[in-house]
Amino acid sequence: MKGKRNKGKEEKIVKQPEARQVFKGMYFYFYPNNTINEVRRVRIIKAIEFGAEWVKDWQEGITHVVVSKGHTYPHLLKFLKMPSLPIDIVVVNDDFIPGCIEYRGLMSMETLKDIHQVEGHKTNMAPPDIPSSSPDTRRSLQIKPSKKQMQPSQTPSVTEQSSLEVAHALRAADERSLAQLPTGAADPLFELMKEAKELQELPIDTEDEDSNAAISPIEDDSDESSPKKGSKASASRDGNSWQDNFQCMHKNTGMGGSDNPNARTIQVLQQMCEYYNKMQDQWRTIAYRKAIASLRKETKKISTRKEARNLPYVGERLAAKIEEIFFTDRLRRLDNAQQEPTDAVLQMFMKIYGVGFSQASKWVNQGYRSLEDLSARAKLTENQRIGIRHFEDFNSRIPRKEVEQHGKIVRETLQAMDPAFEITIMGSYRRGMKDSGDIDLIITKKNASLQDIRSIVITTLVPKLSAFGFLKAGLATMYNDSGSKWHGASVLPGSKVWRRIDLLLVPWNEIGAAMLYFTGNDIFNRSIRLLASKKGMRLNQRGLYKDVSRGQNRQKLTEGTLVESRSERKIFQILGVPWRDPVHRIC
Ligand code: DCT
Ligand code: MG
Repeated sequence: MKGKRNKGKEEKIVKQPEARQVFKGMYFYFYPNNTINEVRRVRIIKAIEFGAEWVKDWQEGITHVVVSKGHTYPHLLKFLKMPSLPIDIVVVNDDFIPGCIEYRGLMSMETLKDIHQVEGHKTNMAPPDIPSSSPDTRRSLQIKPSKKQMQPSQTPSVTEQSSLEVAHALRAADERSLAQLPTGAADPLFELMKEAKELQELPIDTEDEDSNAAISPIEDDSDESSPKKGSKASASRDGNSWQDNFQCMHKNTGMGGSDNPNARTIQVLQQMCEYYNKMQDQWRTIAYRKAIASLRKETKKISTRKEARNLPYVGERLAAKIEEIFFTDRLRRLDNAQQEPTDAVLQMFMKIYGVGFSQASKWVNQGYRSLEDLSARAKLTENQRIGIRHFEDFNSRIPRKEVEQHGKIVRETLQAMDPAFEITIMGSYRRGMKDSGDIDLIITKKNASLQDIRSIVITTLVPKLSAFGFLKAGLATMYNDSGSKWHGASVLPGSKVWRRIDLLLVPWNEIGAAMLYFTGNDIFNRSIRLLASKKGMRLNQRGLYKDVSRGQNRQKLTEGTLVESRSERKIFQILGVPWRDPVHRIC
């Protein structure tokens, strides 16, 4: 039975004692109203355990409609074929369930209902219509007095006590139910809160990120053992300097290689990480990356939950997943994710160039299920049409040789106009990868300003390369004053395959910082930027700055003074990071 879920069997649901049944007397209709999705299944079970009735077919008497993430109120109405819902039905998103169980007694149902609104739906202020046959329940639904209203000497009421107990009971129940459920089926609210707490000190500093929507705004990686405020000189637990904990301090050439005893586990976790990354779930993506980094450093095979739990950044749930991978050679959560049909469609739509989670989920909610569907029926922008038409091209890797040929065409064309121009191929190519997702080209010229470079590129280079038929389309172009990039598509002569190409215009005096940034990889960049920020500095694609003061939550209060921007090596030196070749910046 190992690794298999009892799909056909009825779920055994154990009701909570009556005092804990925060949903008693409530009738929940879920949208979608099935248990195909693992998260929804767990929530339905929890709702029933805590007293709710699950209504399977639409009928009178429903008190709550619980709408799953990614679905909206208009979509619900369309599904029900109703112009609106009766005013007394409470419409909430599915975080309402864990929220009520955890915070009931600390927050009122009304507040919780407002927190858990559904997209496209205005909160209805009427209290839920609790059936009169359950007077006790009605009492338990009354809004609690605020803390201010309570006298300090007052002992908590029975209801409050039981609500707190419920929160504890839920945690325990969650742990217990995890043993029975597929290990990845944990309630995401709790996982998210836990992860958010672990990561709350991370600096979020998106101001200097490339503004391309396709570039994720997640910023910086952190380390458990890095010093908290005011303890910069402290050593990490393994006795190394705290700096050693940053990814950028270690040579890295890839995923740990097949000689790593945990290579298979790393591979499966990496797929999960990629899945969450695609779903734009930044907390889980970071949590997985950190766990993978811990495993990569491990020299012995990790097979049990207990061993995994001892690794830095590996919590209870990730430890269970590591154990599952060891024993089954796979992860059921990944299988489930891959089986959810709308997840697969969503992921496919998110692979269309320039399309993010919000656009993709809109299309899924509007009922589109394939690229053909979109092309035939959806209202699309010109760039979206290009992205769909060249979906295969843009999603295939570009062999290193071909990347070089694209670079050569741009270099020769530009240098024929002005031999002083310098073109360098960046990104994964500079890190020595055998293939790349796109072609990243830095264009610069000795002593030239951004304006100098831009005027040639925009007025002469792009039109010329377009006339040759090499450049096919400008997908994200920036021609304004600070514009420093041209994102588009290019095709080699004689080929039909369109490739994504980025022209990155860099003024001469910023070339070192830009080389560092556009080499990546993204994790290395986050790591080195975090290191700079821990040293009171700031690093971005334009330079390294000192005397940056930061407020609470590490937001930047002053810009700081430029320290270095011309030399990539000097930036490493000033930060105290030993130089590493681009091929060793793969984290
Ligand atoms: N970059 C970053 N953070 C991001 C995205 C990009 O620091 N979120 C930097 C590092 C790499 C560089 O920009 C180029 O970006 P991509 O082309 O997206 O990445 P790549 O490393 O070149 O990988 P690929 O082969 O997929 O293009
Ligand atoms: Mg690239």
